[in-house]
Formats: sequence, C-alpha cells, structure tokens
Amino acid sequence: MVIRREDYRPPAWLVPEVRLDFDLDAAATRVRARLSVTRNGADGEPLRLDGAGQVPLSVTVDGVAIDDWRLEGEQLVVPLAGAAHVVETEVEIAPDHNTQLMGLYASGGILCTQCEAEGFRRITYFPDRPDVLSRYTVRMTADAARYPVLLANGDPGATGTLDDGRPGIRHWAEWHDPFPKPSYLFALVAGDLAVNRGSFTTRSGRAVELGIWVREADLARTDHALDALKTSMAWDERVYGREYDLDVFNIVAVDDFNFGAMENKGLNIFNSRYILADPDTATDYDYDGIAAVVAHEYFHNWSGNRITCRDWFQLSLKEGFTVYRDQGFSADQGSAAVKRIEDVRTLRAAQFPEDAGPLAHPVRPDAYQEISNFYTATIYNKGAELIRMMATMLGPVAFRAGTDLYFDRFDGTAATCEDFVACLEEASGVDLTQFRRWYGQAGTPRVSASLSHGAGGGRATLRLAQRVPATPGQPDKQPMVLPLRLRLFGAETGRPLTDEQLVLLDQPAATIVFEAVTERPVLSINRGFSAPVIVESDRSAADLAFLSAHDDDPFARYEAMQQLMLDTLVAGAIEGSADYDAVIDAVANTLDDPDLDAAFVAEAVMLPSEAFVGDQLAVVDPDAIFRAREALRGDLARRLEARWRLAYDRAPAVPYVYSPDQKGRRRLRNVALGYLAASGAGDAAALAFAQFGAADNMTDRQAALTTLVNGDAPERDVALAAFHDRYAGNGLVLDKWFQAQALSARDDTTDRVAALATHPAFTLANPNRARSLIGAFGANQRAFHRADGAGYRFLADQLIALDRLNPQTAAKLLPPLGRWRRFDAGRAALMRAELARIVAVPGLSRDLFEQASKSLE
Ligand code: HT7
Ligand code: ZN
Repeated sequence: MVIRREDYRPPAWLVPEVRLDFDLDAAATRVRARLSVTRNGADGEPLRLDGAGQVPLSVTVDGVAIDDWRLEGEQLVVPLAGAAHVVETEVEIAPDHNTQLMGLYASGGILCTQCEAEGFRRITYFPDRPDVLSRYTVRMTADAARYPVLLANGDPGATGTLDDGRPGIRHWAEWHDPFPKPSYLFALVAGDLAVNRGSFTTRSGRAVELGIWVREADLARTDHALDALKTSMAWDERVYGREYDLDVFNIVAVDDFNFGAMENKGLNIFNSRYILADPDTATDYDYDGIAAVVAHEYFHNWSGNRITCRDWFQLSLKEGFTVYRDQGFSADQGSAAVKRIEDVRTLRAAQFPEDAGPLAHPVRPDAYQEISNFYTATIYNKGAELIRMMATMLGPVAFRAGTDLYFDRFDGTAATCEDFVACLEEASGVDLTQFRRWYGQAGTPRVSASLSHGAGGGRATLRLAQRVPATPGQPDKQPMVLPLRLRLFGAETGRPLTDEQLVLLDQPAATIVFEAVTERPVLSINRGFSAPVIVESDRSAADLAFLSAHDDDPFARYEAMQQLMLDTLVAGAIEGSADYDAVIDAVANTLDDPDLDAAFVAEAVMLPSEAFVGDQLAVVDPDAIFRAREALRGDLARRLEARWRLAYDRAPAVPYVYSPDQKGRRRLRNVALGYLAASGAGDAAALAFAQFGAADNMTDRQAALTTLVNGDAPERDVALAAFHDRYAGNGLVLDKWFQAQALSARDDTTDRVAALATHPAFTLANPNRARSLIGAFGANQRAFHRADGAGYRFLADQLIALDRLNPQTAAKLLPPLGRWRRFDAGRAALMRAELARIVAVPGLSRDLFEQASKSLE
C-alpha cells in the first residue's frame, strides 16, 4: 500500500493521557493500556488503534467490556459515540521472539524498546502516528533478580516489591512523563545494568541527574559518552538557547539495535557502538562518532521531542535540522574545516548516489510504502544541507531569531517543514518562496561555471548555469535557489582579487561581471560547500593546483585538490594512463606547507574513493577505476616516498590522548603508512606489523591491520589472527576485523567475505555484524562488482536470509544492487537478475520489497 502526503488528515481521536502497565517477561509480556480519548473529528468516526501481530485479549470502554470491536487488517476499530471515553486493552507479546528489533525486544538479557517509526503498535494498540501527543504514566513489574533496573520516559515515581505467588521476588516501578509526546518516543528498559552517573545544572539552575546504563563489564568505557552529553547540554544552551526540561536524563546501551540511537524522551536508547569507548577498543573515528550521536540524540529533545513531526513526510523537519545542529556541535569541538570536509565526503558517498539512482526522493517525500526505508541520507544529510543554505542566506543573527521563533511558536506541537521555513522567513524578512523547491525536488543540481577574462579591459565575466536532473517520478524540474560563495584570486600574485561574495543563482543561467580585474583570475566557487551541488568548471589542472596551495577557504583548498585528483583518475580510467605531475606537485606542496595542520593535510592528500570516481563516469568500469587509482597511488607513493617517511616518523606522543591535535597527527601518520605500503617499499609490511604490535590504541592498530589486509605479505594472516584472538568475544571490535576484510583491495576478497559469513562470530541477527561484513562488502566497488556476478549473488543470498529476521536492516543493505543502470550491460543484467530473484521470494517483507522493486523499475 502506498501512503501519500496529500492524503494527510488530522486524527479523528486524540489521546491526552495514557497509562501503561507492563508485566514484563522475555517469553510473554502482558501489556494493559488505558487510553483517555477525546474526539477530534466528525461524530460517528470510530476510534482506530494500530496494532501489529497481537490479538486483543480484552477491550473495555469506560470500564465495561465490549464485544462490538473489530479488526480491520491490523487495526483495532472501536465504535464510539460521544466526545470522551476511557478505552482499555490488554495484549500479550513475546519480546524474545522479536528479531526485527522493533517494539519490545530482548538484547543480551536486557528488555528494551524501539518505537520509531511504527514500533509502538507492536507493543500495544494505539493511534501510532506522530501527531497524537499523550502524557504517559508507565508501571513495569518484573523479576527483581533478572531485571533489577526498570527505566522509562520522564521522571521516576514510586517503586515497590510484591508477592504475587510467582517464583522469585518481583518488583515494580512507575515513571511519569509530564511532556506530551507521540508514541514513537515511548521507551522502557528492564535489565541488570550498571550506571555511570553524572550531573548537569542548567542555566536556570535545574539540577539534572545523568545516567549512562550498560552491563557492569562495560562501565569503564562510558566516560567519553558522559562527557559528550554534558558538553552537548551546555552547547545547546549557548548556541540555540535550549535548556533541558526533566530532572533525569538516562541513556541505555544495547548490542542489538537497528540504527545508531534513539531520542526517546528522557531515556535515549543507543546502539552500544555509539557509547562504549576506551583507547584499546575504539578509534578516534569512534570517539568522534560517539560524541556526534550523543549530541544528536540530546539535541532532539528540542528539535524532535518538544516539537515533533506532524506526519512522517516531515521527517527531515527533525532529522535534517538535528543533523545540522550536531554538525555545528562537532565543528566546535575541533577543526571546523576538517569537519566540513568529512561531512561533504559523507554526503557525496551516501546521498549523491541516492539522489542519482532509483531510490531518489525529495527531502520531503510525497509517498512511501514503508517509512523505515526513508531514514535516508537524503532526509538526514541533504536535509541538513538545506538548513545550512538557509542559515547562510539569513546570516547567523537572523537564523538564530528564526529558530527561536520556531521553538517558541511550535513548542508542544507536531509541526511541518513548512512551519520551520515560515519561521525563518518571518524572523529574517528573507523571501524563501523559491527556496522551498529544495524540499520538493529530488536530484543533485549541476552548476556549470565558466570564467573569462578580457586581459586588456580588466573585466572578468563569470557565466553560471544550473540544471536539476530528472529523478523517478519527477521528469521536469524548476530552477533552485543556489547560494554560492565565491571569490577570485590572481593567478600571478596569488592574492585575492575580490572579497568573498554570496551569489544566489535562482535562474537557469546568470552572468556576473567583475570590473578592474588586473591579472588573470582563478575562480574559487562553492566555498565551504555552500550549496550541495555538483560544480562543473573549466578550471585547468594548473588552476586547481594553484587553488590547492593558495585558496584562503580551507574547504575550497581541499576541494581543488580533490578535483585535480578526480580529473586525473577519470582520465586514467578512460584512457588507461594520465599525467600525474600536477597531482604529485600539489600533494608535495601540501605536505611541505608548515602552516597547515596535520588533520587537514591528511584529508587533502587522500585520493577520492573508487566509488566517487565511478560517479563521474557515464559507465562505471570498476576494474579500470581500480587500476587507475592504484597507478596514481603507487606513483604518488614512490615519488614522494621521502616525504611519506617524514610524515610517518612525526609520531604523536604516547600514551594515547583523544584530542584534536593528536587525532590529526595519528591520521596523517596512518595515511602516510598507507602510501608507504603502496610504494612497494620493502619495509612497509614490517613497519605496519610493528605498528600493529606496538600500538597503545585502536586507531593505530586498526590502521596497521587495514594496511596489511590490503596486501599479501605474510604478516597479514598473523595480524588478522592476533587481532581476532585478542578481541574474541567483543563483537564491536570484531566488527572492525570483518569490515577490514570486506573492504580489502585484494583479488580474493569476494571469496573471503563469503567464507567469513560462516565464521562463528558472524551472525545476521545482530545488525552491527551484518553491516560490518555485508554492508562493507557492498561498498567495496571492485569486489562487489566482480564481473562474474559472484558479489551480487552473495549479497542477494544474504539479504534474503536477513529479511526473514530483520527486514529493516536487510532493506538498508540493498542499494548497491540497485545501481545497475550505472554499469555495463553484462553487470547490469546480473544485478537485475538478483533483484528479480529477491522480489520473487514468497513472504518478502514490505521493506525489502519496496527497495528491490523500485530498484528494478
Ligand atoms: N530518530 C531515530 C531514528 C531511529 C530509527 C528509525 C527506524 C528504525 C529504527 C530506528 N532507531 C532510531 C534516530 C535518530 O535519527 O536520531
Ligand atoms: Zn535523529
């Protein structure tokens, strides 16, 4: 069934108050729900409660059992006259049979919930839609030995023990959440958990008790998450004026989780990979990710919880804005330039291909079959870029006035993307009428930029044009508003010739004239990646090399180097060879520049990924791209070997410290190690192996392992075995072991990955494991696209098996198979055959069916 945005209707009944009573048990949990309902629509409309999989054991209205209820599909329909009633239902559910990890489920002996988007209906009958906001009171009763800790949303209430004749001691706890919330924000946790406690005093003086709850054995790895939480709380007060509103804020980490984390009111539930960190088991990248996700979920307390979404088509209202907020937070913790580079790399790796493929959809979609399939890079990352563009157009003061107005006006309600944009418009006076097209039109705009200079007259002319490509269901597009930050530099002197300008390109084409340009200008455009577009410019290799050395915008400097590398790699892939000199000189200059910090240098000297090179080609040839990239990489490595050694030898101090400076130095050192290995230097494997053995932290150990895993030195198998044995039993760390092998550049990767799928530590039941092997393999362009189709067959087999357990996770791993249009006829036919095989599986989930069938169209 297709759900359409245009069909939105307000709910016929509201539920201002809910009381839930859980008799918790992994095998059979009883749920009694008491709903105070009030009519919101026309007389005669029955109450419709969503369910999924259960049967009602009893239904009462105002305390009297009724038998005129009926089931329509999965909905419980209760005929009701009048304006207000109390409706009670009772159901029984089985958390330990819940492999989908939606609703109430068991993870390693802990009972926990995941309700977004439509998981609450798997717990009890309820109008499971985000525009029904209720005050919840929750009582949980459970075996005190198995489940000594009982947590739910809001603030804690009464507790007690009871003797109901059942074996063991049973206890109960009540929680009350004073803030009306939609059902997707409901949460409870019951388990044997230890807590790392902290406290935070808000700017108005409210003392908040913080708790990070994990298994006892993991307690020592929770300090970083707790610190990140406190930092986030202070940041949101300072930057957005947002203060926390309950007396407690709890986070629970579980091992089995479909996503990164969940922002349930006052009780966030996290995938343990975004909580647990110590230097021995977590990389710098993991530390960054933990801080970013802790911040993201915390920020949702305002952008998501206090103001939620009217319907799921508005998902980017909370997700795009919250990603924008967490990006700002992370930028403030270290190098803002490097953070921007990382965010743009993520956007290009995940969102641009989505926007160019069969699953392309607008930031505010018009239709879906399964909402879980719309937690995408478009909703999250492109959604954040939309907010960023508006912030750029408004400037910081007006943008803050707009967000203040939004938080103030819509607090306690379920709002729309339009409400948000209208607040920015009202507070700033900036007309965003045409900008709104960004919410409705899918596809990545392409901007062509051509700069000419009449040497004598001193006039430079910049010709800009935009084109928004057709996407499924949207053949014709209107021009967008593209905020392009640009500046001209003098090719001879290296000096800026103009101030930076913000050009709003809102027509199909525009011409900008610069007077008194006395030397040949070089164009720096889309500085800071001010618009999420693809720029096609006619800048020469020499001009790009010039910008990579002279541009005063660090992102533009990085971008110029990337473009130079990309042009070289594309030429290499198409023609079989290319001139590497410009890239080599530019990289050498960057490595030699004493004013650049190590983190930036590490980003700038890395080659674009094979996938990104593929995105530039009319037909992706994975083998040619691999060869071209290896050739350039090898040449860069050999010709600059002395410099890589120098960079490698500038080792950061031990012991490990997680700080922006140390992180940057480790990154550069490990990039240098990769180049030394690519140079073919006789001692490279020994160097990597020594680093592997001596490292006092996971960043260096994993980098060394990855370097070895890409090669065929004898140290490779020794290191793999040592890593495996050292971390046996630690699933999160073994994920790195699976991932390194799934991403390996070796010829035998496809076969090795197939063998790893039968490894005793691998299981499709855990989403982290599935993503680390199957997900990473799908991202390995060369191995996945092996010409005989073995990679496609393997992925399809895994997805069909995974779909029976966890449809959401299966559907998320499908997109690499849907990119068949981008490949040669032989590969395309093999990919389509696997998609057709998936679609034909009897009993396939709606999740996987939607993704696979759309990919075939
Ligand atoms: N808002 C959360 C989304 C989420 C989710 C969605 C579908 C299935 C499972 C899920 N777990 C969490 C996470 C976030 O964006 O903060
Ligand atoms: Zn979010």
